[in-house]
Amino acid sequence: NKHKPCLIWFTGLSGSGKSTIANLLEKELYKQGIHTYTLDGDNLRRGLNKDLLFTKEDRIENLRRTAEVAKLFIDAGLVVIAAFITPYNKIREDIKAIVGSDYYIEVFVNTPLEVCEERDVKGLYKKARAGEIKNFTGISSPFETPIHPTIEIETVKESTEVAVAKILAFLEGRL
Ligand code: GGZ
Repeated sequence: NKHKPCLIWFTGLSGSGKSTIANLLEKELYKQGIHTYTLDGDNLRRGLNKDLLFTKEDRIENLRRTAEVAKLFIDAGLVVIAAFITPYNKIREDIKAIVGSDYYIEVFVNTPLEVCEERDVKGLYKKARAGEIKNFTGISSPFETPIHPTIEIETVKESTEVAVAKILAFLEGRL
């Protein structure tokens, strides 16, 4: 059955392309009649998590709550997509434990820091370099390379379409 619920969790630097890939994935799943919900900084950090900033503790709490929400949506039968930097291996393990390892699919959007900084779509890296944003991931806050991602995407080498095709192929193989 194509509707087996799961959590597809994207991890990667700011500007790595997580949201772009997640959004196209959602569109493709929708075309297949699969009911999804996407969790990201825009809908979580503006609402449920608006009390949280970017210290290590706050990031961990942001991600823990998000994983708990994802678990509820999985219970409701959805394919959940989440796109968060998720900079620490420990919290990635915790997320997997919260939703259950059978449901957890980790997608590492591996775009080098130099490339994210060069693209600087929102001008955040420039501000971080200037010290206008504190604790900025990759500049003044760590990003631990994921150890066991289910799928790795190298946006420098693969298009968004190819990345999405890879994820869809994995999902089909999992049924
Ligand atoms: C990293 C920050 C920061 C700091 C604001 N560090 O590219 P964006 O803008 O749209 O995505 C980034 C988003 C990261 O939030 P997450 O909830 O994904 O982070 S975490 O998983 O670590 O909890 C960026 C913006 O918020 N942003 N300040 N200091 N990104």
